[in-house]
Amino acid sequence: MRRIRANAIAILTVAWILGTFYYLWQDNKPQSSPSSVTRGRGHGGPRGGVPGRLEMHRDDRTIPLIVTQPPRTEQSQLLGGFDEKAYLSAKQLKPGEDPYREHAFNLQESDRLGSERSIRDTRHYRCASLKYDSDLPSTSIIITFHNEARSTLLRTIKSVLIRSPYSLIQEIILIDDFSDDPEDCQLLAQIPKVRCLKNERREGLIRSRVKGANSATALILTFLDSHCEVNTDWLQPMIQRVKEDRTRVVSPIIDVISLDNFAYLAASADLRGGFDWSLHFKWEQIPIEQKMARSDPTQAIRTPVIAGGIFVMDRSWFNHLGQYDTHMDIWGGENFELSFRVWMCGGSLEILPCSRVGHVFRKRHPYDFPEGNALTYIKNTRRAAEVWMDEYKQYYYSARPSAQGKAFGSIADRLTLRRKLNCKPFRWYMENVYPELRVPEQDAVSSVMKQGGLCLETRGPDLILAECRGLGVNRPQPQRWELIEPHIRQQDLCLTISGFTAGSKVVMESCSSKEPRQKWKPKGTALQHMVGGLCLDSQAPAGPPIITQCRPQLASQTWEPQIIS
Ligand code: LR7
Ligand code: MN
Repeated sequence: MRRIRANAIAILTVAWILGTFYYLWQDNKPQSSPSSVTRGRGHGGPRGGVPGRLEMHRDDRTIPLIVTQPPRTEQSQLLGGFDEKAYLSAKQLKPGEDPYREHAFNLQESDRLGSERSIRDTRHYRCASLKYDSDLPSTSIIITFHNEARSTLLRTIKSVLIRSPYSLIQEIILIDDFSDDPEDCQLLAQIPKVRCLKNERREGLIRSRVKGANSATALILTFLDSHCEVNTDWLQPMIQRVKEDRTRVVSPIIDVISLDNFAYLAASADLRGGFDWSLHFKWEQIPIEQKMARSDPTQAIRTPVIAGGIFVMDRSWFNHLGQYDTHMDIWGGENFELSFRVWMCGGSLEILPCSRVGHVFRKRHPYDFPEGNALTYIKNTRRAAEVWMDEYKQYYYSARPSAQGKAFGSIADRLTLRRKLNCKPFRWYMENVYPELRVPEQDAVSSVMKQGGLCLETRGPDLILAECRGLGVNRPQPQRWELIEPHIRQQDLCLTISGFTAGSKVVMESCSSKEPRQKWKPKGTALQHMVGGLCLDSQAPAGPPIITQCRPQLASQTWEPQIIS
């Protein structure tokens, strides 16, 4: 009896030690796959066909292949009476037809894949052990489409049904935006939980989504593009965040489905949404300070804007904030309008690394724009800029001069909405949400730095006082300086003190906004260094220029900037 007990204890001890080792090994395991890419192109602006850029990524550790699929019996019930084979085979690529022509992706590959497949779980391995509330609210999934391929559309829907807790899906609302074949949508309504709404004319994705949202019955809205594949446990993290705080608007990390071979590729987990002044969306690295502060890779990432197609939002918050600007047409710009509105009117935007959704990124629009692609994008972004960007809209117009004078309709309703919601100014957004977006430099004042008949000039890194040349026609021109506070510069070189003590020489060095030795401000006719408070002194006629105690009456500290246009 005693021997049996001793043996049992020994076995338990060994098992416990092995278990501990396995656990530690799991936590330190090197990455199981190096394939991580930054998402293809940004979207936004009429597309020039910028090719997708693939980039290897370092620390995006993922768990090995874990495929979430319910048992077969359950799966056949998921589709109810819907005849999947008939649906897909009714539309096949004809022999010799260009597989990219109709959808701007390889239709042949998509059809070949069938309606479902296993994909790699691309999340950080720590995501798998996170727990979510057992009483999460359910959601209405809203998918709008115009002439989507049947195989990609069906895969989007099936991936949702297969990889979400069934009870969290209240319904899947399809909005057929006036596609050529009404059966593309109608037949899918045979799948349990799927509903099909149809537009009587082409509306574009913005009005279509509003239509979907207005007919949704769940308290939470989930928007998806019509060519997605959701990944393991994609939904719970997003619903959890929104349940905790309804003012959060959350997106997954958007993985890349290759438009050529439909491979599912993990996207980098270090990106957020950004833009330039022409309102062109781009993925950008999380600022380094934020990255350093991230101790937990499962944490939400704050983002200045969302890509726009895939996000979860509380329905009452969506309605309270004014849904979308329904005077925007077809495609584009609505993601900026929504993003500015959410941030400026009291909400926030985040990307959740533990939620992953694949999307087929394309290089061109496969559909037509009734008013033309460029005009539509300008109309939509102009509306966003005019309503939300205050005085900063001038930078949008400088970056997109062709937008000036183009029609954009009335924005009175949206301005009333902004007032009613008591939203913050765009300046607040710039200072608190997107300080990394640089404001274009103001036109610099270009001037000669004159002292009596002498001018401050550079000779390599050194400074001298030379006789002012020219200032007349056909004479060699004197050197010009740009005075952009706090810098005094010539091209990339800035006036720099070599030390902070009186008597330190002044030289030219590469400009840097962080360099304290380059900061100056005018003090009467003198130029004072901002850190030590000493003044630029030419020591004329002996030279070289140094900094010394300010004595503004001294001729050697008197500078007369003479502006030349
Ligand atoms: O007239 C139209 N009617 C529609 O219903 C035009 C389009 N659509 C549908 C279309 O079928 C698709 O389901 O709208 C959806 C989006 O159109 P896409 O897939 O042609 O565009 P996209 O993937 O480039 O779109 C991104 O930017 C758009 C700007 O208006 C929208 O916000 C899209 O939802 C958005 N997609 C994503 O954010 C997915 C990730 C891509 C990125 C970055
Ligand atoms: Mn898309």
